[in-house]
Amino acid sequence: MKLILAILHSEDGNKVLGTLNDAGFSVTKLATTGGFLRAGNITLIVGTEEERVEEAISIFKERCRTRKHIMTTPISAGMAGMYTPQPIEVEVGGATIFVLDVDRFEKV
Ligand code: 2BA
Repeated sequence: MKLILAILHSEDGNKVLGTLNDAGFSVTKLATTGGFLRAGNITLIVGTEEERVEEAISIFKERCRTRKHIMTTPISAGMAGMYTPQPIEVEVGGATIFVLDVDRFEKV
């Protein structure tokens, strides 16, 4: 058995969740926050048989879009204590996916 942890944009969450459910995957959705942008994203937890991992990943590939975000970050202007905010563009997603081995799975 495998555990898929997938971090994706909040706007893609419901359609991915719906497609995974329609395909028979059990899914848990967590509201999470990205450490860099400090913006809300979602993390989906999917426990599944190893043979179905690629099918789940193909759903994330189909349903998650890449987006550009502009953030303002303080960049040092060279003098102690002086900072000038600088806009920078970062590309986010489609989905960041981790696949983990599951040692034991029980429902009691
Ligand atoms: P955030 O941490 O808010 O990162 C948003 C986007 O900012 C990232 O998109 C990446 O393009 C950029 N970014 C992140 N850290 C950076 C840094 N130190 N310097 C410059 N740019 C940086 P994605 O890579 O698509 O990641 C989207 C979200 O997935 C992340 O949101 C984070 O919540 C999660 N994530 C990505 N990689 C991860 C990892 N290795 N471990 C845990 N969570 C991860």
